[in-house]
Amino acid sequence: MGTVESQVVTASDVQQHPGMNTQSQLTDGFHLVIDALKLNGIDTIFGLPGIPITDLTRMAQAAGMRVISFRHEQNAGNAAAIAGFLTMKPGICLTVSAPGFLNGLTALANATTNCFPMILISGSSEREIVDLQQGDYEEMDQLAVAKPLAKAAFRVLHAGDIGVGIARAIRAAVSGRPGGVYLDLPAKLFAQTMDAELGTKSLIKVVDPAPRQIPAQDAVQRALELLKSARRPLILLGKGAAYAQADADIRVLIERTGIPYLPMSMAKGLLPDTHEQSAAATRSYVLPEADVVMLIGARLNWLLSHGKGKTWGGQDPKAWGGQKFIQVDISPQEADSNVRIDAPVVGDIGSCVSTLLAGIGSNWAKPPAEWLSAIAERKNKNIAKMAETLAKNPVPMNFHSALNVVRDIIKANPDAILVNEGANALDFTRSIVDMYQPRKRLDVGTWGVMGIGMGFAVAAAVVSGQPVIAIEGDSAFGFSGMEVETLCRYDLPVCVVIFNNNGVYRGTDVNPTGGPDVAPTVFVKGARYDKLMEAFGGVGVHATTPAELRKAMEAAIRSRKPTLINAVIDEAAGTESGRITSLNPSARKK
Ligand code: FYN
Ligand code: ADP
Repeated sequence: MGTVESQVVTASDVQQHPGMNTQSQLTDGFHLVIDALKLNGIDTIFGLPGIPITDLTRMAQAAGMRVISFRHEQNAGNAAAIAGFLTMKPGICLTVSAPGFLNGLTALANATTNCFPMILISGSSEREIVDLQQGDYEEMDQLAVAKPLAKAAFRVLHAGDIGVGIARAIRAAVSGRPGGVYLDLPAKLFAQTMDAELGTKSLIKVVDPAPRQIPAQDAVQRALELLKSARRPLILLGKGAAYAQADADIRVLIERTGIPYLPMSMAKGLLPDTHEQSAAATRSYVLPEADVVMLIGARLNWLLSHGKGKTWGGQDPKAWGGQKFIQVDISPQEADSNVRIDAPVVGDIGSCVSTLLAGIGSNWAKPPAEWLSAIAERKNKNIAKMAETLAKNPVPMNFHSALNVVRDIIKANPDAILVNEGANALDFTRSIVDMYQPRKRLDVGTWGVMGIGMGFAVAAAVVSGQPVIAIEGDSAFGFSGMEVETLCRYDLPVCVVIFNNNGVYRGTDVNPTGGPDVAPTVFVKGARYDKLMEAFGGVGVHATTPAELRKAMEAAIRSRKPTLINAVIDEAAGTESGRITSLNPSARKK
């Protein structure tokens, strides 16, 4: 328990008395926040210091927490969110008031959308001035702003309530469907003092923050009967399945039933992508052909064409394809969000999968051989075609020849975490680079958001200690690029590879007016992103061939030094919006 002797806690107090764990009488808001987090096993804060939370960052560090400071709050927020995904504990993002809070809020909303547990803690200005709108420094009713974008939002006004506030935030973030929680801590709270013993007693160590949710037996039975009736069954694994850390049981479920499976992007590696039951290489065949589909921690949102339309064999864009769906999900409200779910199984994935396994027993009949061989035939053909493309060595380098290198590096280093964002850089990496272990692929997620790159990379390295490889489109990198300084400051084993094709999607667009401005999608040609890394003492490499790229990536993995490789790609390579071109509204033809 941190305690203070005087009512005013300053940075020098902390520097002179690290830990401040003396015979003192009083504690204050600063220490109660830190003690409450530590009591709940939270040992890392991602944030950006400033009024009114600078001392909180200093004291947290003095109290033995890891405080990772960023250059922009959005990146700190993304770091917290992905730390939550990787650890099943809420990641903490700490920001200053109004603008800092708003910068962090995008990441909080993204976390909520992706079902990642995180807590955004922001300092805020004087309540009595803010509420009368009298024009305070960084005046904003942050709680009201955060509410619609968070799973839950709380404000603490009294030091004695800090324990409850933190406990509620933790429970809200990780229980049920995980999400982003906002915790508003006004400046005055931090300096409030109270009796140290009462302070200690006011803290709550949250018991069983994410309680198991056991599925109902009849729901499991219904699901098993439907699965048994299938002629062409398919299992779809989403990032909820990756999050749940039920890896061994999920693998047994797939292998014991013999059902082909399709991993969503961040579920890749839950089973090795080279697994013989993976149908990833023949996605457009299995979706419309399957008759019963079991979704495990995946939603029928846009990434799955809402479970209907042509992707699923429907006659027109809105038509149901005729599939029956089983949906395993912790949220009771998810079923029927897009099409009818014939067998919802509501519960946590660990409990659901183990209950399903008990019902499956040891002599489950494998799916009909025609279904398996039809998939195998198409899959092998596509893999062979891909191998042919990957073997080419065009000049200049293109996405395929560069990703062939990344594919080998991940194969040789399956522990490494792959962060991936961009349009073409995202789509090609997803289908070319096989993953071998769960939760090793972190990407743009449910929103397809740009800007997660460096925040995810920092957190992945910090929480896992494993090497991180960030494959970035040159446009995507720009959203968080300044954090290369953060990579260097904390000496993190992150290798950033920028696929540089001089622009958004590609670098070949021209200004139709012939005016001096370049086209909106075009960047400075021949930019040397590697120099950015060198500016902060990291390793910068300019690579124009697969051989140079391979050498630089191998060196980065070996040395664990922060490295940025400017991988120059044919500027004509890439298509508008990658695989989701169809989402661009088409202009009326003249
Ligand atoms: C996949 N494929 C393969 C392999 N893996 N072929 C050979 N070998 C291997 N290992 C094939 C697969 O069968 C598909 O071909 C194709 O490669 C692409 O596979 P993918 O990526 O699984 O499928 P698809 O259709 O792109 O998936 C749809 C999607 C996905 C919406 C889920 O595109 C996606 O996650 N998009 C996110 C986009 C995004 O967020 N962008 C950021 C914003 S960009 P076919 O079977 O022939 O179809 C802003 O502009
Ligand atoms: P993807 O984008 O990979 O398809 P989604 O983010 O759409 O995945 O879906 C994840 C789903 O997983 C959400 O509906 C969420 O409620 C669910 N989920 C998350 N964690 C768990 C868990 N521990 N147990 C059960 N379901 C979970």
